[in-house]
Amino acid sequence: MPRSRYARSERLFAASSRILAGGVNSPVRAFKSVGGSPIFIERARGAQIEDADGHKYIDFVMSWGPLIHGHAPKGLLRELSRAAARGTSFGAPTELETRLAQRVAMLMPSMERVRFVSSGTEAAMSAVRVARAATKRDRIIKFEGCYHGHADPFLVQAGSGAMTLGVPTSPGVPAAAAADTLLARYNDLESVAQVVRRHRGTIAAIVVEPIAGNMGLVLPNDGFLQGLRSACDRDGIVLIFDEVISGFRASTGGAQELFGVRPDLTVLGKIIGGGLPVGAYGGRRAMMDLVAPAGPVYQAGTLSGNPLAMTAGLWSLQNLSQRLYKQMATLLAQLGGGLADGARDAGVPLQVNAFGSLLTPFFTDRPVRDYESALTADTARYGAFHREMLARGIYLPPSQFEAWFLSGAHTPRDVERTLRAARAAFKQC
Ligand code: KE4
Repeated sequence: MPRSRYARSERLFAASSRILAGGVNSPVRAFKSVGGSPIFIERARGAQIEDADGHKYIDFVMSWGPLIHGHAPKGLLRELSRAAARGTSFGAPTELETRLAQRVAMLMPSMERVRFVSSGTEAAMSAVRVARAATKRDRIIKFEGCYHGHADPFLVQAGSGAMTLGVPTSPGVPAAAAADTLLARYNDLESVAQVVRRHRGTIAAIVVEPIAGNMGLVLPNDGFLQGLRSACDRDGIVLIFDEVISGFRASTGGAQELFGVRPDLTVLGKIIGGGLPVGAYGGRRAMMDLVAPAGPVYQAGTLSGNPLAMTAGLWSLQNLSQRLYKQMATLLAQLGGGLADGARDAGVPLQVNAFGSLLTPFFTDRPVRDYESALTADTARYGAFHREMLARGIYLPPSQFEAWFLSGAHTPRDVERTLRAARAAFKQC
């Protein structure tokens, strides 16, 4: 029996499966929807990762979005080691939190007050709590295929790993919690209007990914976000933009700057922690002043505002630039165009959604504009493509319903190599 190319990762997965639930600490990492055993990562630098068997890959997962400057940038490591030498956590205020909040608010002026937490999930669930307190209403509207973390209110027709594993509505979520979560279709303002009409006066918030990344990448139609703003204004509903992915990914001001729509509350994560555990929510001062200890809405966290995460987030935001966005957009256009050409030449139906530094190739012949059209993608074909690309040194998200992430560390040579591998992989899948 020839030794597997991934023998050590397979051994490590066998060991992890004896102690970790499902062998991983987040479901999408288990490779369930693409087949094969998950590869275990040993180290990474720039756009390259190396697995437990010594294979090197060009990485398009990039830790699912935080690493806009690539893995382990020298400047970030320098700042982090200095911060760590001063202590890793105090459970007390530090100036770092103020400085990062000030930078976030400068880049996203809608965030007049900010609260840091330790994950996007925590940030999203806290934002909903504030909206419910502010409006004294219980219901929320979310969109099919959008993902806002794994708190109960959001695990109804959720995207990301929930969609990947085919459990968009999770067991364990009480019926009462799910009942307060109303569903609408992304890019369909009429579906929103219908839900608002039916539940008028009882809806606290509309929560949306302004650029959806968790059914694969799906962009807002012209007028969609503006339509949500108007619907919220008409009915006293809080508009929450979940910018955990889109924040700072396509512009320094996020989707709210790009599309010129001001949410009442914003949810952030990923890039503002530079790869360390972080989340943040914030918005109108009057609303955020409801949050303890300023107001009665309770939310807390042992590691909220952790100095290492704040240091990494500050370094990441301080190093954003128009040159970086331009560089990533140029590479993205080459990558997206090359994938489309390669698939066409191989007779493989492919729809490439691309924006800023995000991309998803959908294995379908239908344009993908929402959850229903995303579901037409051939996930088995994506799985075969994933395996072929992995064998050629390209590490892609192990799910058709995720986005590929570019960074400032990706080079034109990385894109050329990726497209060469894709041309060969398309012929095999
Ligand atoms: P975290 O709790 O995973 O930090 O953030 C939850 C979250 C909230 N909002 C959006 C728009 C998100 O994309 C996420 C998390 N993103 C997924 C990837 N699509 C995380 C990957 C994983 O679950 O392992």
